[in-house]
Amino acid sequence: MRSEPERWRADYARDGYLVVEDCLDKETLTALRAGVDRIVDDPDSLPAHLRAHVQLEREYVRPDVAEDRDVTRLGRAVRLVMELPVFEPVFAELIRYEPLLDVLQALFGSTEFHFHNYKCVNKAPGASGAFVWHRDLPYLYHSTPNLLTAMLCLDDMTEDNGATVVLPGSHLLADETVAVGDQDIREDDLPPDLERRTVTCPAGSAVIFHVNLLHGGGANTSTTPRRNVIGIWAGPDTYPTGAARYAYQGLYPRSVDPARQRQLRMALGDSASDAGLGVGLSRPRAAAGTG
Ligand SMILES: O=C(O)CCC(=O)C(=O)O
Repeated sequence: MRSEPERWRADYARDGYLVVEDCLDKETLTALRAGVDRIVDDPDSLPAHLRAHVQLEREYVRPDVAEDRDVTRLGRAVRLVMELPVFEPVFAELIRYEPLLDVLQALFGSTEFHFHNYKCVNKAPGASGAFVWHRDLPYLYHSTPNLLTAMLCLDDMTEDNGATVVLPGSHLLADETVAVGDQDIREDDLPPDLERRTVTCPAGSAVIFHVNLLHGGGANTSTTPRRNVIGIWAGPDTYPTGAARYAYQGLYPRSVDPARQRQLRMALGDSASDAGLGVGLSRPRAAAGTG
């Protein structure tokens, strides 16, 4: 991964998103793909406490959308896996994956950002539901809107496989004008003057979004899966106000506060190898040159 903190900040400020290629090294990418496949290949064989975090594509059908009416075509395809870090250590360890932390630190301009949750959006070939335009902020419930979405692409994102589509610049609105209804926006209600851009990028890329950015994703019409691991991160002094809490929420993987550093070590172990994860998942921190 190239360290380009100035480019990262400029893209994020102007467009509301940025793409960082090669954020995931090969070994990490391989380990994450294998971990996701172990979940989605046969969700019904998971123990009940893990199966509860898996949602099938058929649970998302919209009867008003023609291609959603044939539910049988969706089979047992998995759409969403919440709470990834409780499934396997490889996902918990991703909370302190140094290349991603370099980007987050540059964007937050601080070491005191913290983890909210990790989920996986899985688009099985030929079995993905309707496109839903939305912003992420309305369902995050925090004391400030200083949050961002970090999407780690386990597969190439292409036009064919349902790459995320964004409206660059749509994040530039006052936070208080973001409506609860922005979790599902009708096509006719989108700002007419903004370009629609399909975010295509190679597997291993990180796509980082401002939580006010309008975005959505189409169906996967290719013959291979499209898997994204998606993290939400909160900036300094930004706290949850809703009732929900997630596994390992509130870990501060770059904090300079010894109490927070101790919390991280107690939660995840001293290093990736302590957690039995082998090499490659935790590396010496690259110089990000950030403030
Ligand atoms: O996987 C994607 O394309 C984006 C998913 C998404 O928009 C979300 O989870 O908020």
